[in-house]
Amino acid sequence: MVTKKSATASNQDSLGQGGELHQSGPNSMTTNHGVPISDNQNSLRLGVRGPTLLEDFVLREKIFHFDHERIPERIVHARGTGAHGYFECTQAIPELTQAVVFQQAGHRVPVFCRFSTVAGSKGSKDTPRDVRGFAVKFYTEQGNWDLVGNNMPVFFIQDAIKFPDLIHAVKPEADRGFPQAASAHDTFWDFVSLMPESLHTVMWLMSDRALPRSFRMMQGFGVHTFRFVNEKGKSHFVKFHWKPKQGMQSTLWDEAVKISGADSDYLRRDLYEAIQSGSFPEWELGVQVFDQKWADKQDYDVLDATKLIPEESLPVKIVGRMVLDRYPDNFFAETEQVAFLPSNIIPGIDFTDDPLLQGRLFSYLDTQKSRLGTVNFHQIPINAPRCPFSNMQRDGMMQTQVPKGRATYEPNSLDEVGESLGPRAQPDGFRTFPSTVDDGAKLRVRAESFADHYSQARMFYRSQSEVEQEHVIAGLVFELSKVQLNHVRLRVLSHMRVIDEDLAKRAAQGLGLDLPPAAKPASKPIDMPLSKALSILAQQPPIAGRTLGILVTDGADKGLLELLLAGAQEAGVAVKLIAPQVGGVKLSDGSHRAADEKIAGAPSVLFDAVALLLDQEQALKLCTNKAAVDFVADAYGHLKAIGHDGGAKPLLDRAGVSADKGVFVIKTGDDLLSKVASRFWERRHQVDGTA
Ligand code: HDE
Repeated sequence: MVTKKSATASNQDSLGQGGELHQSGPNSMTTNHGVPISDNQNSLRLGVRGPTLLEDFVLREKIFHFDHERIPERIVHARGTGAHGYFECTQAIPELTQAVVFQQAGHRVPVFCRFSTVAGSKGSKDTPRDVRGFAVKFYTEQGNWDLVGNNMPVFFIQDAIKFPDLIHAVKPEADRGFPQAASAHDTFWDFVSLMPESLHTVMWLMSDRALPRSFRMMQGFGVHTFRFVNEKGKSHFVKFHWKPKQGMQSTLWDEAVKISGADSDYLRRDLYEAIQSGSFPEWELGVQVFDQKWADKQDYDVLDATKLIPEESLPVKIVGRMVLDRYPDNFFAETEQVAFLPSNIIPGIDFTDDPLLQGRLFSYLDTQKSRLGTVNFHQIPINAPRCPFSNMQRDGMMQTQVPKGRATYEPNSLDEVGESLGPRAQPDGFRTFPSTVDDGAKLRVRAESFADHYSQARMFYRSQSEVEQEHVIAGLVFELSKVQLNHVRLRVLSHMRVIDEDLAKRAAQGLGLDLPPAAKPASKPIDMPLSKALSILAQQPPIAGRTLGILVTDGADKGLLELLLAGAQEAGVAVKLIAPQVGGVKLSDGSHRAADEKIAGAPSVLFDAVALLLDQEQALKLCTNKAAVDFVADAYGHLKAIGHDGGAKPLLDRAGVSADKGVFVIKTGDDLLSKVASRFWERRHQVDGTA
């Protein structure tokens, strides 16, 4: 039988010290209207076991607020993470731009940066094959400048009017509601194969660029051509580039798939842990600057967002650096509510007539109204300028400012009698660059200079190393194997034939299909010079910022462990200790060491390299532990460095590991740490069925 207890007694039981409820002062709990709350455990009811009363304003307010906690997620780029930091000018360029951020070397402004995937919902995984958003808000003395870019320098479409179609095609299919966060399905490939302008970005999407190992290890691009305008009103075109100090690195596809199971928050956790540990990610900001005369000499139109400017033809000049050194205090208030607007520019920076950029200038402002619910979204602290701002705009939902004075119009003469102090336009405020257009007619057309859709796709593919080309082909084969409509697969292959015959042949082989006739391009592609800068593997990645997973058992060699830990700290490598049980192990000298993770919770896909410090008897035991065997087999299969001691042999054998340059007995610690960022590509034929 249920016994009737007094409410007060049960409260005190569960809280231990009921007296804390009645504190007053900064820690005292109140309603949203400031009324002190006496009991946060029980709703108001009639009698001890009777019905809850409608009168309970404390309960109603709490549930009411909870019911409305969610806001609409972003239409695209819904899943993301961000961080605070600063931008510092390292090379002043007043001759090119009057933008306040580029006037003096050493000058710093605060920034907020948000990284994202494009296609998936807010709750999707971090590691799908996808483009990544790379958006930076600079809080400058002359207002907010938002550089809302991606980790790829080109985009799928040339005109904003196609954006809803592109996104509808990649998002879950309309009738079934899946697949989530994946381009490997009919509607995406149907659309892109009907829109050859997308092919260059499709090549990037099939490449390692779409599988970043970390947000810290990817480049960022402003994509569009923008304008710099100097104090004299002279203008240059400019493309923006972010270059990671951590180097670039990508995951293998099989690794990305397994990471999403092991830790669907992999990339956001990576950013969080790096910042919390003081290993602040850093990027250089570079610019490619050119004028109309230079633009006219290129084989492509610089206003076409499906084209990039190869660094070899126009070097990137480094003008600043960005350091992310503070993770947000509150994810919702900051990362979720941040509103980036490509239309946020400051004096010295201006738009061009890129038709994709022009469409974006409308979209981002518009979408914030439905996402954040009010035209006053600029007053939310993460969005508000850090410089003073005022105008005659008034009221609206969630207005938090309390402007003074009678006059809310301009001009007004009330100021003259001291009635009101109203803001006025400044002659030296933002002025649009007075660019001219060739033809004044209103037309719905696509410029002839936008017609070549294959030359840069070919340049990108051919600029990849042999291994990277294999990845592009494997990506295509995987995605087209998920496509169910054969005519779509064939149409994609027909485009691949125009990009590169060998690429098409190998993709068709992988699919087990005969090659269809080649597509007929509107404009005959040309062979552009290849660009080494487009290959990730052509650049040597630094070691700092990488992670090492050390698998230990009871009896593990303490000296070797200490050697690795000291070396890792010096090299800036983050370490996690993994043991059969999280409680830890007894090392060779009898001392106890706690672990960070249990084997089954920390598969080797989460680390750049692994060490196996095992007592031989314990290693034998691990041979029947699937998670331990997979730990080693996956590190080997993903071509990572595996440093081990003598005791690890049984487990290495059980996991099918053969000795090679990347599998070795640790002697100095450095022998492993120096290889933390390496993959042993020659091993791939042992594990991918092509040996
Ligand atoms: Fe976006 N995009 N986009 N986009 N985009 C949005 O704005 C849009 C494009 C990019 O971390 C939305 O605030 C149109 C190119 C990033 O909050 C939306 C077109 C590039 C982010 C929108 C493009 C981007 C967005 C959704 C074609 C790279 C996330 C929520 C004309 C240069 C920013 C929002 C963040 C977000 C529209 C094309 C990058 C719907 C119409 C090209 C990084 O307004």
